[in-house]
Amino acid sequence: MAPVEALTDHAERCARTLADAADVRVVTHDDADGLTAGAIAAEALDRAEIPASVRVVDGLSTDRIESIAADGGTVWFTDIGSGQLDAIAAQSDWTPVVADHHQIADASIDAHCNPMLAGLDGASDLSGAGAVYLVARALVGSEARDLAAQAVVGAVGDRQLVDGELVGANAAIVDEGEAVGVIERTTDLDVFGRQTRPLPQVLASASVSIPGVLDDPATVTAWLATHVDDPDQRWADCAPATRQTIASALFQAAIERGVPADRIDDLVGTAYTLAREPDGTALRDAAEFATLLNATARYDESEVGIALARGERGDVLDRARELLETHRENLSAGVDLMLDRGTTTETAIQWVDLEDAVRPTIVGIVASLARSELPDRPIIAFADDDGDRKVSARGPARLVRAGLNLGVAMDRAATHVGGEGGGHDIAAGATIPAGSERAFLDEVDAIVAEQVGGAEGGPADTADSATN
Ligand SMILES: [Mn+2]
Repeated sequence: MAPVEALTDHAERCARTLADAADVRVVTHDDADGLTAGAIAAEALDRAEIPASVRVVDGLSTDRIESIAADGGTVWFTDIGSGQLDAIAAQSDWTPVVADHHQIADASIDAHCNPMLAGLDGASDLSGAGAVYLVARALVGSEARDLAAQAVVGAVGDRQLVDGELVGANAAIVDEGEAVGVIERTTDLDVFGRQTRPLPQVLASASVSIPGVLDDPATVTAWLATHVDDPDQRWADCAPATRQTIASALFQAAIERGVPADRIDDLVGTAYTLAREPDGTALRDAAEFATLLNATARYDESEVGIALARGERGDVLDRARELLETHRENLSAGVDLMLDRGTTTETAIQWVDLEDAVRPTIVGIVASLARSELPDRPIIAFADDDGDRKVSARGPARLVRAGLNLGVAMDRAATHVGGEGGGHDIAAGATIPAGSERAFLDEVDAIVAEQVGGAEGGPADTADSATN
């Protein structure tokens, strides 16, 4: 519990400020962590009998902060705000409260709860929803404990897991959720879709590649048929003995096929189950719940996500499922389109322009999904984004081992053409002005060529077809 106690003072100061308010406007971020953060805030204020409203935003520009502050009163920023603390602190005649986990701008306000204020890591020790949960607990006491379930969904949705499990203050919140019976944690295969998806898709989601076994749903199906009677059942429906059979066979196959021991460990993770939700629904698995919430935000229906995270069901749940179904269809159509158009090959990269055929909010996932079909060079995909161009870059792991760093390449090349970019070595993105694509591509190509140049496993100079 120590990591949580380190933030007690901050959480209590936020709670006291909120308790003094006549009403509170909650402003939250539009992803799974932000939606659960906003839902926890709204529930806690409701239980404290403080009238509240919730607004979901994709970001906080200084203009937006000014206009929010101009309406006065108490505003609770959740999963957002720490990065804009300078602009928030600069406003007067209102009362801001911030519960967030992002990097803190060089400023301070009285009511601010952020893991980094206590020396904790905002990427792995506590999510935005977790920071809000701590304030909620300070506001309404043990009455807030069932909201630990939403905090866990937020942390999992924010990809805070370390080696497949939640750690630090996140783990302390899991303990509280277990104590009141809303969360169960079990050691399981580290896969996605345990509650709702058929086995082949579930196993194919493992981050470990076992050649000839875990390549794609088709090879998984063929492999499964030799081990279980019904390869199409859902993981959640499998008898414990069947799960055990599958897990043992997977480990065996991994060892036989020479998968390194540390990668074999990555087959195992922790499942976070929302114990009070119905069996076989996305609501029961923290990662699937988070995916459902993300789908509502990606299609501009965040209010559906907030309601779902607050416990509404019925029409709200139906709509969220529809949006997720649409999302899956859009992803598969996006991948088909990308493969259909084919990529244009440069020296070290390949690229494709999806124009307005793919939403800027999903082009990165489409590029990730298409990557296994286009393995020879990093993929750069463009999509229209409100007058600008959204860029997503995804690279093969073997090139990352050879020196590829797409985060650096996106940052430098975007800056070069007056845009902004960044991210990770294997997955990165940028937004650049329309018309600057050619200059941007030349720059990315030169940077990537230098990163991987000469290294074994660099791009082959003959492979120029993307569609086969
Ligand atoms: Mn977050």
